[in-house]
Amino acid sequence: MAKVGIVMGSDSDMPVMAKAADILEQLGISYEMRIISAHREPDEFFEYAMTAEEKGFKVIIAGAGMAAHLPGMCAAIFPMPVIGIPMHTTSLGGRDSLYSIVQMPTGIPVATVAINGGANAGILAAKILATSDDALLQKLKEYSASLKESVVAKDAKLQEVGYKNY
Ligand code: RP5
Repeated sequence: MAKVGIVMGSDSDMPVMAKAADILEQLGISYEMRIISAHREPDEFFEYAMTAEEKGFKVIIAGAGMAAHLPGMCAAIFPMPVIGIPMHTTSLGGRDSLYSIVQMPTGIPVATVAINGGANAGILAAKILATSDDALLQKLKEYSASLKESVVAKDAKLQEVGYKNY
């Protein structure tokens, strides 16, 4: 059974949602990925959200753009954490998506990451699962250590070659 549901409002969201899936794959976390539009097919959406718990999902990552109701409506139905990813938009730069997702009413939270923040959504989902999975927690610690190593290596190169040759 997949532990994470990844759902997006349109295939145009795929480049960002793929970053969340990439992180889950790196960490060995099972997921199911779907394209479901809360606006264009509300019946399909309702079925998805109503059956998410019985499918075994512990977290849903939902991404959408513009009047982005998908994450909030997932949170209204699914009883466990929902992470929202606001998509960048050409019309309003993603502020439309961000405000639609982050400004939830009391009682129905959506953990909202940055505009186009697909990778962080994957990492946050992993951290939620790691609260009850020591092996996954260890993998996340190793991931954090790799981030540090990458910065240390960049600084070492800067010291070696100087900024003009970096
Ligand atoms: C939203 O509308 C989707 O999540 C997408 O970000 C946006 C545009 O969808 P398309 O017109 O590209 O299908 O529902």
